Amino acid sequence: MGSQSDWATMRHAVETLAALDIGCEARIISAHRTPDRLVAFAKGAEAEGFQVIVAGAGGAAHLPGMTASMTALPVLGVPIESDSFKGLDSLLSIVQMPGGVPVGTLAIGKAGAINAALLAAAILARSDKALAARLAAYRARQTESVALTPQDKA
Ligand code: RP5
Repeated sequence: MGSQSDWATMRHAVETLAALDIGCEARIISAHRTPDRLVAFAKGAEAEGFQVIVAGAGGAAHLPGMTASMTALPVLGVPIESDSFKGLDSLLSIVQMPGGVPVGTLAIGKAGAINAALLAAAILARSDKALAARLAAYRARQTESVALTPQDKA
């Protein structure tokens, strides 16, 4: 993620990965404030053993796109909800990539962070049958948790 301030959103991705027993590492890497860290991470991520990168950033959110420009790994972008434009700036910064350098862009904020983790899980599950079973169980639990009728709040 681009900043400590993104953690409140991106922790939902980490929690979702943990619920699926998928190993992950959370790092703060700013495209603008720590560009050398970004280059070192993006160029070395595959050799380090990463398989999917989830990049959350807000405002002028260049982190996902610049990461994608330097790695062949799948990069999933999470637009952080900004104060100024409610994350629309983040979304447009991440989604509008030039043809040839893809970033899989998720929804703004918490839903995007959760779904980035689930999409990463779906990618990884193609070559990991045990994970595919855990992911199917996660989805089944989610389905079962939805009540048929609404309740008044207590
Ligand atoms: C982006 O700038 C970060 O991803 C963050 O969403 C935004 C604001 O960062 P802070 O000023 O809160 O550190 O690079």
